[in-house]
Amino acid sequence: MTSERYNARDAEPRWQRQWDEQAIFVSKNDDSRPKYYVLEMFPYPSGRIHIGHVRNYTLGDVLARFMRAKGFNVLHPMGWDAFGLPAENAAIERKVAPKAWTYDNIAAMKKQLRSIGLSLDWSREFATCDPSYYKHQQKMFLDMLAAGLAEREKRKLNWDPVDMTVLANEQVIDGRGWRSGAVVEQREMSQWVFKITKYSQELLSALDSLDRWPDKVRLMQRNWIGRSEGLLIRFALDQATTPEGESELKIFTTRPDTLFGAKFMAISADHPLAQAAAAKNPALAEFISDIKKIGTAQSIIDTAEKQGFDTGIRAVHPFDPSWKLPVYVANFVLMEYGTGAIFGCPAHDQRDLDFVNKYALGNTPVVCPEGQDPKSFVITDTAYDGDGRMINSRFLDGMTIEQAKDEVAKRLEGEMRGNAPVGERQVNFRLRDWGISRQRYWGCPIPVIHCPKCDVVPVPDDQLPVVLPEDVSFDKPGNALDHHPTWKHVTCPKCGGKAQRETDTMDTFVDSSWYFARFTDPWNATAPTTPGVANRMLPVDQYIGGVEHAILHLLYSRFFTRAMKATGHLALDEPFAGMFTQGMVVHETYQKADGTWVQPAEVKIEVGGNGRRATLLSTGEDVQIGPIEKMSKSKKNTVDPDDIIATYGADVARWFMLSDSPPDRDVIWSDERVQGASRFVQRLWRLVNDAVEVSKTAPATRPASFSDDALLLRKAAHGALDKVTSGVERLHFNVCLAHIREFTNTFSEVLQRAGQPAADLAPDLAWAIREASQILVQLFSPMMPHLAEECWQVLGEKGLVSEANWPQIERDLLIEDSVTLVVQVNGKKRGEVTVATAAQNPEIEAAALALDAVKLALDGKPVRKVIIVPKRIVNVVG
Ligand code: ANZ
Ligand code: ZN
Repeated sequence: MTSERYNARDAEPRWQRQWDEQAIFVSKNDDSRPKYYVLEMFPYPSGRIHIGHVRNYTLGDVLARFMRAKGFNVLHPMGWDAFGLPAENAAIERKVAPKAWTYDNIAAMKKQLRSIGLSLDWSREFATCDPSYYKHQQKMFLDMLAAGLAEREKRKLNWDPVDMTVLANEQVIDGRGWRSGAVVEQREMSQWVFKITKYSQELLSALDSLDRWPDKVRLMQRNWIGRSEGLLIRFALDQATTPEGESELKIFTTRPDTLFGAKFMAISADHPLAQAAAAKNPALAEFISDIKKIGTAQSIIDTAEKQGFDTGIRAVHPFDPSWKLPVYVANFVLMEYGTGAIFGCPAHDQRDLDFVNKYALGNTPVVCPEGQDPKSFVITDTAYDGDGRMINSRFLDGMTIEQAKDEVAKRLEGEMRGNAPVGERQVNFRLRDWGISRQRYWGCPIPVIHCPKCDVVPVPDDQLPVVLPEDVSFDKPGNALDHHPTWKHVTCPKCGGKAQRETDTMDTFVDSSWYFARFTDPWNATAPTTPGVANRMLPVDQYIGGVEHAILHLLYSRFFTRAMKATGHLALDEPFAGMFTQGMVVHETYQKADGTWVQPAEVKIEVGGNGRRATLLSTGEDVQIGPIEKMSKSKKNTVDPDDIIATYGADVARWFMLSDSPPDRDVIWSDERVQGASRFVQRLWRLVNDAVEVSKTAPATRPASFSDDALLLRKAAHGALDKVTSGVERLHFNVCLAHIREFTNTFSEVLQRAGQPAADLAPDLAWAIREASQILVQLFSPMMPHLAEECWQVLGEKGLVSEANWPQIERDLLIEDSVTLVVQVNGKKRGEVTVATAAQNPEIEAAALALDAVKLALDGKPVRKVIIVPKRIVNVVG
């Protein structure tokens, strides 16, 4: 028996070195085995791995190690999402170059990742800020430009009038520039966009095929794409009230059924009609400039108080020439959606109701809920958007909403004004084209040149990559690329005249929209992908990441994959066959009396009669225990993976992360539970060592029969093997761990009963103990790979457990001890019998004939024949 404790600090680095030296996690593209691609969202090199990363990568690692043992050619790569604003902020605050800062962080984090013992193929590593990566991104941008998938478009940007620079959304704090404090304005500028809207319908429809994605993620994507079916209606404008040159107002509505409840029209501040009206109305012009100040973010608009200004213009109701509706400029109508204009039906739309209640325009309900008396149905503060029948709506009265929508559409489609119909059915999407221009230095340069003569000229292929200059200064606010003295001045590739480089760089979401494809052949120096390889290795079979990326990153990647297909770099549509969103790691918060936060490591927790009490370790003063929240630096409720690994080892951290809750739920960090995991590691170590000791005499060949205890152990081992196998495939890791614990308990009991010196142990039991130890070690090897290697060695196995094949399940051992058969008399069910699985036919027959129901049905007649369908039916023929 070993008295030695398992020493993770010694064992873990040793096994990590072995794995490295033997390059066992390097996957070859010409491997003939079936492929399995596991990918966790790659990290931003902020400088340190946080505990959320540990969870994310452990989940992926268990799956990768398991699939490798199952015989797959597993691709499990890692890289760095390395462009972005924090590197520039570091440059400003600490005077370090963004590049140096980024690569230093990568080096530090890589070391940390290695200490977790992940089965990663580091031979494919890259950072998105490597010119050898972004070169291909620039090439794909140009391909997309040629294919009409990238375009220039006028967009509104945050403009800091003091710093004279564009600001990213996160640089606008409470409507002011982060450095100057000036009130930020919205400015229109030409921006590069990717035409994701060309794929709106396809991106929506294909969600149905992603059956290994969480429903909630698919729903979030559906809502983001936001498909609406409705009607485009051209309202005539009352000429006497309308500025010259304007004659109609086009609106988009999803509720044409409510037309007879209309009380007003509203247009966006950016609508041409608003501009035309404001030209002659200074008060309106002022109102427009006021409401534009709040910006265009949907969240701001949704929460801002509804405001409007009557332009004096009147629109004519499409079904009644004598019915005039006032046209307002309103702050809740967006220029970017539909036509930038609406008709308002306050009884059935909350925003419209808030609006009329403020401006005293009244409301008329036109949909009455079933069972409600139309005469008494009134709307005051809450709009009714439910089902019902049409009322107060002339020829629509009595119809359902659907019937009324259809009737209005039919009538207006059939009515011509000028040479176009008044109404037209239309499908609208909320999804906007993807604006990718960023006025930042630390990003992938957009490879075009602006020439005064030739306009936009693509950078020729042989001049790619357009490399970021390193001699940049961050003394001035704004884009350091733009301030660089020479970089942007070039000659035009077309006419040879003086021209300027584009100084905008790409949104970092572009970098992460195709990295998974690059991993399939990161060595290709001439093209983004090697299509033959990429098409074989993709899609990613299991992608794992945080739900915070459920919308944009996944949607952009789905679009980009299609764009790569359109430009010949790939031949598939969907990049991620399976998607898993993991929960967060959360922890209690601790606060001193003065309100400052303290770290868990500084706190002592005592459990007493009055519950849990916390005191500060250093001074003994009371600390208040606050709510459990996502780990964050600001609340100091973080634990440092380095500390945990140094104290307990990576295997303990991994086991804890996997054991405490289902992977898609939040896990509460608990020191006590971590210590529990640590004790379990020692227990497994002792168990395996003891088992080796007592099973020394085990025969090499499998005994013909097994005693009760040997059979019990074998059943526990194969039962656990079966459950863990199917559990890992479904990522039910916490359930797998529970099965391993249960098996461990049975194993310990059997071992205790066996308790005699090895020489006295029956050979069949020794053999079963030996088998059980092998299975046990393999079962926990994906979760605790270092301990598993150490145990594997103790077992005297050759090679690494990380390279061993997954054990074969003996299905016979899974069979329950008894079976239940249906008993029929002349083909009619009369009852059931339960017999031992091993029972022979005469025994089953006797049990069936002994049933009262069978005797009754036979009614004294002799039994002519008994037919037994094994494990299912006994048919008595009388
Ligand atoms: C009249 C109406 C009556 C409406 C009613 C709703 C309820 P979804 O489903 O998101 O497509 N709308 C249209 N364009 C808009 C814009 N640019 N800014 C703000 N609101 C706009 O929403 C479509 C509905 O949103 C449209 O249907 C329109 O209001 C409004 F009882 O028309 B509705
Ligand atoms: Zn030119």
